[in-house]
Amino acid sequence: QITDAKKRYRAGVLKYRQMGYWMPDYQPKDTDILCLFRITPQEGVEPEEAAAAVAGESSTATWTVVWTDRLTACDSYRAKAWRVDPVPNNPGQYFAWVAYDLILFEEGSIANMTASLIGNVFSFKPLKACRLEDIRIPVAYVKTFKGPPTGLIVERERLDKFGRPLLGATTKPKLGLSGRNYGRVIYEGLKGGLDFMKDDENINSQPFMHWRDRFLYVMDAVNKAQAATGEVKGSYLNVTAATMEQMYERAAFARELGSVVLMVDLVIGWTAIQSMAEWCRRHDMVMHMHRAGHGTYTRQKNHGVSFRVIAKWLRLAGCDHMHAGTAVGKLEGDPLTVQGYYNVCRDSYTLTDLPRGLHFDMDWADTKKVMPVASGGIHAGQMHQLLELFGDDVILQFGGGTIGHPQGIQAGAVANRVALETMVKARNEGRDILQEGPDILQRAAQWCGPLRA
Ligand code: CAP
Ligand code: MG
Repeated sequence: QITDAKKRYRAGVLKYRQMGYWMPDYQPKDTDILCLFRITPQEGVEPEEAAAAVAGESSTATWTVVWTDRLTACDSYRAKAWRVDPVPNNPGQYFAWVAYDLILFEEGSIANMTASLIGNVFSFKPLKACRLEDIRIPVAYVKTFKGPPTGLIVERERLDKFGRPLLGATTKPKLGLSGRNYGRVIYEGLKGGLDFMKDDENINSQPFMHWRDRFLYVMDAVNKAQAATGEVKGSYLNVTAATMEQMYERAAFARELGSVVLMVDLVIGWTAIQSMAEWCRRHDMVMHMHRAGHGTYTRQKNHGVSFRVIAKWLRLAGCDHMHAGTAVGKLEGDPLTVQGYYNVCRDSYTLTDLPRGLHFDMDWADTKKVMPVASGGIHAGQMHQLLELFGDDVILQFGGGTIGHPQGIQAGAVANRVALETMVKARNEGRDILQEGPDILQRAAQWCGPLRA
């Protein structure tokens, strides 16, 4: 049957355009979900037809007309591809614009929205490749999500820390430390001047350190560091586990020990993310999202889903911190594109900004703001660049850049805190930190041994 459908498709018998999914005159409604796909049609498939096929397969259609179509109000249920433009400098690729009526989606469910929008189309035969570049979620639908449990404003109030980026570090090595040694790293980092420490994405409950040990030693270290410094501190306890029951159990224990923050990995999936966000909302905890796994579908420029779309879904699903890239450091990322992700985290109204990859205006209504996290191979020597790129509302996380310090972990934390406060001061005095940054750091280093090292 499939072979038959393919033959009919190639022979031009079956056309999504004729099924009503291509509507060049369509005027999108304020309440529609709008998607921008980058499509690469197969040879011989016209771009309008490929766009119609995307609209069809991501809404109501299958490969043939079915009798039961007539039993629905199919005009409003059909998604509409209304525009196709060649992608400049990328022969064979087209931007396809598709509108979806709100009736197609369940309130407050990312799982439901994604099952339609990215459900089948990415392996669809009329296309060689397909990428969801951007999405406009209408305010009517935005309001059906609860968003971040805490939000960056309340988080700053709880921490009592304002006017500068927050500092963090991921405990390294990623795997293998015992609970007791793990706790020492946490204490040294926090005592040295970091605001947060963090579990790595792949630390759960392995034989070398079971989760309860990790939580006990980490919270002991957090409490001691708070007492020693007089500052509110935290360490993101990764509760990622095999089942929801285990995640709830770990989250409850973290709370019982007085942790202010929990962490989950993106790989747990949308439903689990929304459930954990609800848990954090109920218990006044900050939810840290590590985007582990995203590169498998966000990195290729012609196929997959852009991280800006994932970031929009994550803000609605409800996370307070979101790894959003650095543009400098060990992981791939273009500065303008990464700034676009930061806008998605922090703007009340995301404006169209093509250089930053934002193709739509989007009204976030009163959805709380997410604290973006810059992490991955960064260090104190890049402080001026990081501050210039991202401003104050960001967590700068130096894992190797703290724990790899030649004089030890605490010295690494001191170097980062001194570099940060020096650079913020210079910026507030109106100096051009991008130009003068290295010089400013050199001068501060004269008075700070750890920074000099
Ligand atoms: C950073 C990190 C994070 C990455 C993830 C790591 O360590 O813990 O997982 O930042 O990337 O294991 O690489 P370092 P992103 O600070 O030692 O590099 O934040 O882009 O999602
Ligand atoms: Mg990591």
